[in-house]
Amino acid sequence: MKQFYSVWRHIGLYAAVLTGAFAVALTAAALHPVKVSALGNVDPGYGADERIEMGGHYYQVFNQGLRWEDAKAYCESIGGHLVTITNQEEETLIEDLLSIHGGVNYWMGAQKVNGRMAWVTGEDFSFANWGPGQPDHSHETCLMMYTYDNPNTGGDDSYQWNDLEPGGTYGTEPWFGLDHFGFICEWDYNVTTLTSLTIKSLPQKTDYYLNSDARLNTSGMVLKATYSDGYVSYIKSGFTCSPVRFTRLGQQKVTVSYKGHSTGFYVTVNREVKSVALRTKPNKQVYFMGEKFDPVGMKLRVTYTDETTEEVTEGFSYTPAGTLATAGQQKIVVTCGGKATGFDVTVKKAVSSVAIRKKPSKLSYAVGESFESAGMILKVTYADNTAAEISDGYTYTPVGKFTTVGQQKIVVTYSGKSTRFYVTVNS
Ligand SMILES: [Ca+2]
Ligand SMILES: [Ca+2]
Repeated sequence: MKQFYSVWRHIGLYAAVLTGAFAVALTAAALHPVKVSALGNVDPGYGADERIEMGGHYYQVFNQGLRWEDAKAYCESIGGHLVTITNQEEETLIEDLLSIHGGVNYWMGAQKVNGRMAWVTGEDFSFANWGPGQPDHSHETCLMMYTYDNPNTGGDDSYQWNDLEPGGTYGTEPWFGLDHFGFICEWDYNVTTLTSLTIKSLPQKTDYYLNSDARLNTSGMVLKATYSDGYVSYIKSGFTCSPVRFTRLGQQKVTVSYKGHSTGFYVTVNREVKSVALRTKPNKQVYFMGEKFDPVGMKLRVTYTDETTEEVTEGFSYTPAGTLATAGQQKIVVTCGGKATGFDVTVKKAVSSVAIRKKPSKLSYAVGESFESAGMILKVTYADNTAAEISDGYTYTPVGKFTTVGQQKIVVTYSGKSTRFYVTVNS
């Protein structure tokens, strides 16, 4: 039997017991241990490992240093009891379990009553596997099993029994102490009735695109399985899901099944953008340095992989999102559903002042005429102290007909900066 466990330890799969080769090798088929809970469970409670079933009993090793009475109470709180070993098969099973779990000392379910060891279940204490010279002290009232030879006894103690104080110490011997203790719980009935299944953690991915890769990915999902005795197991594998492939758009439920129970969660399946194009340019296409791109008025045509199209005015991002820092033509890249398009806007230098470089050709008007700007040249000074002469792109007031005789002020504005000069209006 120990040899079998050794094999399992190396391949890490108790399920190997179910293979044909193993069944042939097994002589006591009725007693062979069967792994009960699914592989990959998250440890519940005290860092529990898997439950093992043998002959209708269930066993679980807990590598947690509790006093004997606390370990006893814990096993009882989860519907079992500290392990009782009443025959050689059970002894061998526990030895093999402990050889896998690697701790030093483990509590068992017996304690002295009137000076004699008695199982907590009331079972007959006739089978025993005492170490050399044990039991040896009346104040040592609780039963434990060594998994290694105790160097302080000099004997061959591995997997043999010893009586010890409930605190797990013998004087100051370093071999003992609760840091070197675990315990084993046993259940005498079927504890595997699953009563509820819920989602403990959703998969990392719950949004999909409707394309050829729209296959369910359950990475990160953890199920919570609750058993009839309150035992809770966290399941990361061994379940089935439906559907595993998405073929329609929208929110849809994925059903998760495990041991005849099911639960579910929702995913959202989106259309996948195949391409995006500019349908209508934004209202503002000329900027001054330091301004930010303004997408108002922009309309995109989005084409999906199912060849449907849609015109959108939102749901996109663009770069640069910050200030436009370079004068000249600047490319705005608009991204929607991972696809991008782009177009140029004009970025002008910020103007710090404007002055009349040359007045217009016509400076004398009659009432009823309107101002004519022909020939006017402005000197524009930019924030970086460069300057340019421009003859268009400005506005002026007044724009209507002159109605008053005399000197009339003409205000010329370019990029928010203004200058002025006077014309003469005659009757
Ligand atoms: Ca037992
Ligand atoms: Ca002892």
